[in-house]
Amino acid sequence: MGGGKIVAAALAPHPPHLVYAENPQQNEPVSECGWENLRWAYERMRANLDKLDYDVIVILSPHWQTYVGTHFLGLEKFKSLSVDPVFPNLFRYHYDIDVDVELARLIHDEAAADGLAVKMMENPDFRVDYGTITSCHLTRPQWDKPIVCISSNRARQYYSVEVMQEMTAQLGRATARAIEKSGKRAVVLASNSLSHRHFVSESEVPEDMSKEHITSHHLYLWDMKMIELLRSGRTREAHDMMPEFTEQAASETDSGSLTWLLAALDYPEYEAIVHGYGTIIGTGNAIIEWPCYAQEDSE
Ligand code: 2X7
Ligand code: FE2
Repeated sequence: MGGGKIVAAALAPHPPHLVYAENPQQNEPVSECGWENLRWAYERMRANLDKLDYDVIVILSPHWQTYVGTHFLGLEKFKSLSVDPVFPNLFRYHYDIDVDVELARLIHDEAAADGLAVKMMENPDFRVDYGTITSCHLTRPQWDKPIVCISSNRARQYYSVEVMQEMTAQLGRATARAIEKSGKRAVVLASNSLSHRHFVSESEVPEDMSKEHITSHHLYLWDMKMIELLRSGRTREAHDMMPEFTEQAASETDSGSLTWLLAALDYPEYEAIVHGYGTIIGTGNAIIEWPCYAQEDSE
């Protein structure tokens, strides 16, 4: 085979508030509005991705946490109800997900051949995490593309942030090789917030935007530093800064998602499109697209 490629990639954070605020028919709670700056940012990204011809979405989610190796959804269909454990008042989502098991297995095998510990998840009762569902819903609400879903190996917690960096960068390179071998056209998503300090209580009306702001200026400065590196193509610097950023911004980059994505893209030097930045219950979230397709056109 061969000839597969990543046609676009994105930092696509997953706060369930964004799905709640959109009121899709799959989600039970009903909202009045909320977080429009981020929802409109997702809309702009969708408008770009909808113009592309692609086969599959490949995502690494911080909320599927595995301690022994990296796992991959390994059955063709998963259907159930996903309830956010922290925000059950906002997210009770009925999902029906198709998986590209062929590509999942290719990435699994490529990573295994490189010495990483990996496993296919073949339990039909397995509940898909809300991070995967939220990022995929906001990127492609039609749910008409199969996904490859990759767990977050908690190397950060078990070892250190540096070990997490090494392992997820290696996984990113394996992911890119497998996509190339598959012959498929993939959109790749890192599903994480940037600074990740939450408020400890929720306002009475969750979508009351008069209560929404970053938890501290210190975290805002870290978010802006990271966004500027990503936006301007200084992605190797972003990779090098990731351990310090993860610690100082209490960032959800501890999942390895963003490290994985940058490695899969082989550290792009072209400009990324920042569709938007905003806070959700105090956490920092950026929606950033890497338009790999535009690079192809300019080659
Ligand atoms: O999972 C999340 C998150 N990453 C950020 C904000 C709020 C809720 O859930
Ligand atoms: Fe999260």
